[in-house]
Amino acid sequence: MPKLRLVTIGPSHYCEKARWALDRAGIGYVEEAHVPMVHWLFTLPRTRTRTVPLLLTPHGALTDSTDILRFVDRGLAEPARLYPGDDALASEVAALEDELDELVGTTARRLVYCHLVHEPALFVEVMSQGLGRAERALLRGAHPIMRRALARAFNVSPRAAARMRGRLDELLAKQAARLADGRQYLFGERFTAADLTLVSLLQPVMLYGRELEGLPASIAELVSHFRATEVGAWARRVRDEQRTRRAG
Ligand SMILES: N[C@@H](CCC(=O)N[C@@H](CS)C(=O)NCC(=O)O)C(=O)O
Repeated sequence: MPKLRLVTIGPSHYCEKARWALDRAGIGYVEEAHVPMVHWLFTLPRTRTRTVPLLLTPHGALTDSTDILRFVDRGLAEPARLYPGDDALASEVAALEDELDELVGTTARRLVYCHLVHEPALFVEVMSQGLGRAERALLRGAHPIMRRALARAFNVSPRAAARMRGRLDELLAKQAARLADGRQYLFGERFTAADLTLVSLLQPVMLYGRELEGLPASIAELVSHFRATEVGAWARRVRDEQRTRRAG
């Protein structure tokens, strides 16, 4: 029986970052997925924090995806580590990871909410990921209220959508410049926490593995735009190659 519990919002890209790191290291865990806002019932009483991923370990709780990656890395040996043994390189990896968390993660999320709150069927489908029966039923009944609350929380509007899209294009152009010399990963030939972070945080605008056919037009257009960028193509390749690979 695994001792770790990963509290998530199923489709959250920060949660995917943590999940990928745990899977890659072959660490067993049980995932508890919740719908946004209901998840507070499962985080606040345990840790007085609001965000997921939250990893509950026998030695305490980790309340940030970066802390979860660091925890996972402690059990790995070189060269499988996400943070290289070389201190200078590890600091650069960590700095880029933080920058991606703060900029790419928040921008991609707000951009997608600008579209998703207007698409009830897709909203319910996406948010159902990993839910138990009770929350699935709650989501089916309460999604109009949830969509309204999320629209307010993320201040969604066509203007915000356009601004976030432009901002994400700029952020990705910066990473494309880094990859322009033909390197395999952001720091050369080695897969690091920065790669895992960027690929995970693009999930909302990439919808990896999903056919565009059948998606609402505005979302299909958004996803095909980002899939067509240099970083989008890179992210799909890296995910295909690395997402199921075990470290070490
Ligand atoms: N820096 C945090 C960010 C996590 C985060 O923003 N999670 C979102 C889900 S995508 C969340 O839980 N939001 C709920 C809230 O802020 O109440 C991390 O990397 O773990």
